[in-house]
Amino acid sequence: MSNLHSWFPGRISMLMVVLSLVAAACTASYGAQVTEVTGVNEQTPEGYLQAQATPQASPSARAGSAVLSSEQAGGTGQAGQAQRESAAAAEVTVTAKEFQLQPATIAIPAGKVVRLTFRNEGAVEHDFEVQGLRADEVVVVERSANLSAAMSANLDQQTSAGQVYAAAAPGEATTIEFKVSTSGRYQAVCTIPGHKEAGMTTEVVVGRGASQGHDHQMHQNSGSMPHVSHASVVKAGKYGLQEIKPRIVHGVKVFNLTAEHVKWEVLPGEYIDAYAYNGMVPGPLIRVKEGDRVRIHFKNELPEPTTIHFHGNTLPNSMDGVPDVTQPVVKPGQSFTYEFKAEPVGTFIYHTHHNSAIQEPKGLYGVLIIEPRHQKKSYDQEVIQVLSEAEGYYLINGKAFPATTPIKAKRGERVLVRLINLGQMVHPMHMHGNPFEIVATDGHDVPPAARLTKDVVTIGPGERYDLLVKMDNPGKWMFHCHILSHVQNHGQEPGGMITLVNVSK
Ligand SMILES: [Cu+2]
Repeated sequence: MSNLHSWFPGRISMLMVVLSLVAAACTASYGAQVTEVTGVNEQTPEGYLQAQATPQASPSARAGSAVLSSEQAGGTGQAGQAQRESAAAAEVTVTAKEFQLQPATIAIPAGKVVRLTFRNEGAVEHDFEVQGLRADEVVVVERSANLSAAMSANLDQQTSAGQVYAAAAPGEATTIEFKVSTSGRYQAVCTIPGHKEAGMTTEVVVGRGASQGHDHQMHQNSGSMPHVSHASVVKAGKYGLQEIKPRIVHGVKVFNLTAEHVKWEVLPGEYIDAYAYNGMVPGPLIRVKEGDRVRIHFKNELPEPTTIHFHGNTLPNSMDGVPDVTQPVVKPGQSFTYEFKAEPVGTFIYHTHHNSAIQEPKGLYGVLIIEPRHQKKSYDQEVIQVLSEAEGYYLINGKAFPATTPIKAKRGERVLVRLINLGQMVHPMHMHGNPFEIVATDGHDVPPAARLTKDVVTIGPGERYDLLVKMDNPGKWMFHCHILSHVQNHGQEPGGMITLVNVSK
């Protein structure tokens, strides 16, 4: 029986390889398909036998590729070669838990065999899909033993289609080998519904720019704190949104913003791998008066290009910060100067507009407040609450509860809460004890007759609500997100998006 077993699949797979190579050759002879199936190359530097069938190639070519893979990995025929390749392969480890993927940036060399181990240290099943990244082929070298049937089928389907993908049951690992030839930047996620939104995303850099981080990554263990060699450490003692004072040059208010790579402390001893303006998350508060001439000297000290978009205030099109539309991208080491007249009055934001899905959640955002030049203030105290999510943490002003800063007010005080969502999720924010009136939306006043009094306001990405809270009810209250998984740190309540509101008698 065992003889039959070892003989039978081997012969069939060899037959299928031959058939698929014939199929590939046949397909290649039809003009339209030539670019899709580039043929068979047995002489790559590593001797890595590749049938370079893209996902669009004929099903038989794909099947052949998958069978070829299992032979290389599985010890029939080319086991010795597979072992030699493994010895030379670049090793990468990705760790999953609820709800994060580590490290925050994964460097993958191009044109080299990569052995990627996906380790699930969480309590539920997770997977790892590098979105849009196809390899010549993906070999499952070691397979998580207790995958659910659905996840197991998904692993087979995805890898045989050349998708860089792995899945693992809790406490287990899956190892894949693959080789990708083109440089690029990708987002990797856990595809289980809700997990990406909860923070299970990471960045994958292939090729150029990857080699620098690669050596470091090979020596890195999979601890919860990502170590980034060139990022400075910013302690919890330092808060985001610090107001920066301008230099006045010929009547123009001049601010300096520098984007840099830091480790930002969100809870005592817990860091995210952040991109930050002036070393803080959120970036500095820029506060100006209506009609001011504002100039912002921006310097990019990130390892990648970026731009700044000022969001909501009126400005000339050339200052809108959209790369290749209104300006060239600002490359690492380069600078760009933004200038506009501050108008209208209101709560505005600024943020990256390049590789935004990666850069903005890393912390490239800040707040711009344009105040009236004369009008008397209708509140006693102003508080800014910037919501965001990063690496599974739910943050207010760059910190997770209990590291968030409490609001302190005297009984009867009118507090203006500038609520700002710079995350990628919707958050229904609830105020205990004292209801609020929505006095402005997205930087525009709400006419008094149209103002709603509420205790929950749901705010989407990019939105701003100015809430006027009359603190008539003394006590220790909470202002928090009402999606209750957002008031947790690592699945433990309380945490995340909570600010204490302390109203004295
Ligand atoms: Cu929320």
